This record gives sequence, structure tokens and C-alpha cells, in this order.
Amino acid sequence: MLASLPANLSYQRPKGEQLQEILEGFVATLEPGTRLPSERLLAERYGVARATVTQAVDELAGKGLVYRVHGSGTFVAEPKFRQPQTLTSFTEDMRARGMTPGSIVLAQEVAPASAVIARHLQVVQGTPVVHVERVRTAGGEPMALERSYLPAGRFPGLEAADLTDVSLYSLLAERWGARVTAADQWASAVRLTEEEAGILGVDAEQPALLFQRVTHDQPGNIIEYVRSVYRGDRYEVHHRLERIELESAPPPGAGP
Ligand code: 16G
Repeated sequence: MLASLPANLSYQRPKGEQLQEILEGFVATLEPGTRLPSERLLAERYGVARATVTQAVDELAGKGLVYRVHGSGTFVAEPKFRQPQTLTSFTEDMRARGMTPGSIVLAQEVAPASAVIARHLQVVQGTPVVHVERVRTAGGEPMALERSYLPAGRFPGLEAADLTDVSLYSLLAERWGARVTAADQWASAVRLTEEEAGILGVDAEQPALLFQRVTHDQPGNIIEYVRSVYRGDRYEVHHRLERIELESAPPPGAGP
């Protein structure tokens, strides 16, 4: 395996930086789960301190490209899923990737809206809401834990519907004629609780992404508030940014 790596580092640039680039390119050619050559071997091959290799591997681990297993070595991570930037359901998103979506229902009940839920759904506190808690799976593997809150008055009977391996958005459209049209979504980094980590089958130290979504079926009409905790090792958020020249920007060459 080492044979496919460049033989030497150049003297021009910091060694750690070069090593990181080399390893990143190398990892991209390997199958997920492949074990990397040991840090000792890499240090010997490139004539650098072991700490330099450790730091380069740390950088790759920080980017989620590799992961360490104590006592066994460093392995190539599964590629990350990109959270779509369009309004899709988990089911549509997984199917578009050729994977089988699934859901395991952990809770499904009508309860009075707490102050926080009421604020997001823009209803009076105490209004009955359907609370659905589901583990979302891709090919049987847990990816996210979703807690959805929907106004019970708008979706009577939802608390008793069979949601196992079912798309909530499809069901809302088929049974109650509610088609999602727009949503506001916020992403933030969170720590998993021990319980959440257990459900998702990951270490509690692992970072996770929290997506909060407020979904509308028509302008001004909120039908859902969701808090979804996605595995940080399997998901990333991608934004395509295009530069808009600001009118107030000084013309090129203009002095201060
Ligand atoms: C996605 C949405 C979630 C929605 C669900 C419906 C994010 C972060 N969240 O997971 O808000 O409730 O799709 O999926 O994308 P379903 O129709 O497959 O049940």
C-alpha cells in the first residue's frame, strides 16, 4: 500500500502540510474501512517526527475523512452525505442516493405544546400537538433522530397512523392534502446525549448536527416543527456561494 504514496517530501513547504495533502489524496483512493499504514511507518518513510504524522492524521480525522480505533489503528471513514439544499424529505433524499430509507418509531402521541414548541408552530401554548420521534435509517443504519411536532387539529388521527418505514411528508399529502412548499431550517453543532448516542450507535463524544425546521404547506401556514439530530460523522452541510458585487464596493484601483 505504501508503494502508491509519493516517495519524498519537498524542502520547499512545511512537511506536516505536505504530508496532510498526500494522505488526503491517498485516503480518497481507498475503500471505507481500509486501515492506513501505521504512523510509525509513515514517519519512517518520510523521515519526519512521529508527532508530525500524528498531527496530519488528526487533521484528516477532524475533517471526518478517517477515524481512529484505539489499539487497532486509523481507518478510512464512510463518505459523508450532503444535507440537500432543497426541500426534500428523508425518504426522497435517501432514494435519490439509491439507498433504502427506513424509520423506527420511538414515540408517537398527542401532547400539549410546550412554550418552545408553541412558539415555533405559532400556536397558543398548550394547543394539542402530535409528537413523533423516529430513528431514520439508510440501508438499515441509523443516520438521524427526528423529533417532529405537528398541530393535532390539522392532522387528526396522525398519532395512530403507522409510521414505520413510512414517509411522513407523503402521508401528510395523501391523507390530509398537506403538501410541503417551503421551510426555514437552522443547522448547529451539538453534543449527543448518552441516550442519543446509543440510539444512533455512535460514541457520545462524537459531534452531531442539529437541524431545526419549520415547514409550511402554504404561505404563513406552519404544519411542522422538527428537531433532527444527524450523525456528524456521516453528514456535512454544503452551501454553494456566489459572489454578488456590492454596489457600494469601491471601483478597482480606487484609493482609500
Ligand atoms: C427530513 C427533514 C425533516 C422531515 C423529514 C420528512 C431534515 C434536516 N429534516 O428528514 O424535517 O420531517 O425529512 O421525511 O432534512 P419523511 O417524509 O421521509 O418522513
